[in-house]
Amino acid sequence: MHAELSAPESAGGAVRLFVAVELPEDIRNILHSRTPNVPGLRRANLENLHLTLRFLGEVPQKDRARVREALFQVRAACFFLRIQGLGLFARGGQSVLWAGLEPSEPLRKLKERVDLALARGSGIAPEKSAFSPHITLGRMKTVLPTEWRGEIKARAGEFLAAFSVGSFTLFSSLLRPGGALHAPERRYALTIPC
Ligand code: 3AM
Repeated sequence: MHAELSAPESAGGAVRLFVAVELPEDIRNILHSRTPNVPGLRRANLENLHLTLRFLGEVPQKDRARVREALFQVRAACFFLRIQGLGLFARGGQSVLWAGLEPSEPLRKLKERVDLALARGSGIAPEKSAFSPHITLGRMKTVLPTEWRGEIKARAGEFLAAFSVGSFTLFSSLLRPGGALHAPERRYALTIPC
């Protein structure tokens, strides 16, 4: 499956790109419906729920095709992934609520191969920061109120689900006042059978 998909253009001769694993609709529904209604949490849109492998940022239009082509070099087997738990990143006074993933060697390898293909094919250096796989459920412009910390811990057990990963996707992303619009630009099949 190497589907050519529609891709929104962004202003300024650059496009914001990232690489992610898409989630099946039933999994997105489970995650969205179980996301706690924390006051001040801007929940991710149901259709935007994904697992980021690599954020590329603003890529000049002239390099866009090179990025697309580079990702064809990724060879990996499909695999099963388990969602496990609920947690928080707190950065600079802001918070990200996420669903976690059981440690997965195939996922780690896929991320490594995506980075390698991007480095070889488009000269984009691999990330220096460690890969912390997560599915963002929502964001807050403040730290999580203390009274919600126990609730998050207590609800973690509701975040258990498994799905098979048979492809990954290059997304373009438009930042809009109402929230980012992520559009799948190209899908890449994991061609080695599970
Ligand atoms: O939703 P998650 O966390 O999986 O956090 C952003 C999101 O990942 C991340 O890219 C994904 C698609 O928007 N992202 C956005 N800006 C970023 C930045 N400057 C970033 N990751 C690293 N650096």
